[in-house]
Amino acid sequence: MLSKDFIELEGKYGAHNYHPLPVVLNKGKGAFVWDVEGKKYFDFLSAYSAVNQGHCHPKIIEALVDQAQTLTLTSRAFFNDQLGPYEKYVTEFFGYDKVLPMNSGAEADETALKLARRWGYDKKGVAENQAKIIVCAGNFHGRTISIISMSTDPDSYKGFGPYTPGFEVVPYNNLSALEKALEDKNVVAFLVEPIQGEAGVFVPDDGYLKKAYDLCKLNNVLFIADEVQTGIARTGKLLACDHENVRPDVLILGKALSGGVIPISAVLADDEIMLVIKPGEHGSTFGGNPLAAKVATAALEVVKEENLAEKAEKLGKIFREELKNFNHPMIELVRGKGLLNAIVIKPSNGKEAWDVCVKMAENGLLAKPTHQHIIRFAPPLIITEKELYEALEIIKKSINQMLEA
Ligand code: IF1
Repeated sequence: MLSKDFIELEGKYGAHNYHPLPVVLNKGKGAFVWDVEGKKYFDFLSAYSAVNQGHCHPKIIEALVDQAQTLTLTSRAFFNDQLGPYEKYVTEFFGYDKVLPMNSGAEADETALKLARRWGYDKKGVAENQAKIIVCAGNFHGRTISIISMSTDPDSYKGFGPYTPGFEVVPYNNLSALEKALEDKNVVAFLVEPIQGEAGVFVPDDGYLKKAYDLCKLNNVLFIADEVQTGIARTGKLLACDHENVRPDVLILGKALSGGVIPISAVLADDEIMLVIKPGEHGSTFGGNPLAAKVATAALEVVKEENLAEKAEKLGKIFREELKNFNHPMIELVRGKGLLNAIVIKPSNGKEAWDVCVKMAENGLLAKPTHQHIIRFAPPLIITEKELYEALEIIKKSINQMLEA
């Protein structure tokens, strides 16, 4: 079968909830993926920063295969011999008392919302059902009904009402708006992405996260960081919050927590917050399964052993420098941190971001626009410096070709 055959199958039998680039992949290794015709590509999306450790990392796959042949799922009706050791490892890795293991990033965000509300009622003394959570315009925290109820993107929320109440939106990167919103004594939490990925890799002003955190502490409000996309070394530090030495009260992880092998997410917090949820009040069938525990441990060991944060920091600087010095009229802006970067494309010669991505695919590099004029670049963090320069040549060549007849 050829690519077009697989595309037809998905069109006929699959929901049409995506508009993928016309590329059909059947193999991944390190920073590369291959399509069914055998063409090799640099993967500069990394499944939206889930494959930070590289496709099919041998250490993670070995952990997966070993555990898959032993015990995959017990449910939490019983204990198992993998979860406790993982919980110890991951809480020490990030410096928190406890972890609540879930599966998808959205489930972890929903868990954090429930934690914050319950903490508000039991610890802050907010009246029942009056809890408010502040979120930022341009946020992306997942696709569930409560999460899209916080969204300001019509593509996320339109036609899915009625919406969950209890959210207040403030502009991102705006401390005075946040300060004003925090005056409401029913506010229990501020949920924020340290860098807004989906919105177009918006990096807030230096000091924004720290000042936002301080304002939250001043008002006895939980600072919740959604590091599903920015965490696990992606921005050049273990967590994007580390750039400002901010320790979130509640930390949300997902995606690369498993190295892109299986869905694994987590919420971390200290006892004073985490223990407001009592037995039987929250959970999930697969949350904390032994397979996930083994895989996540291996995925985090790779982050440390291969110094992925330092690599992302170093290579990210090269990436942004090279594209800024390229000085091309179609590139309006280059921004990002570590290996989470984006360029804003100025439509020219009838071509826009989508056309650049199609051309880059032809030239052997996969990336996808987020919104109409922004292309996000997020390669696996294990990419070598030599490979990065090769990839930059493809990006530059593709953009130059946009201006050819
Ligand atoms: C899709 C976007 C990125 C996330 C943050 C929570 C979640 C995500 C900061 C939910 C998920 C994914 C979802 C995926 C594409 C991708 C995405 F374009 F949708 F917005 F990365 F920017 N917090 N982001 O980025 O995690 O439930 O997906 O495991 O929906 O197509 P999830």
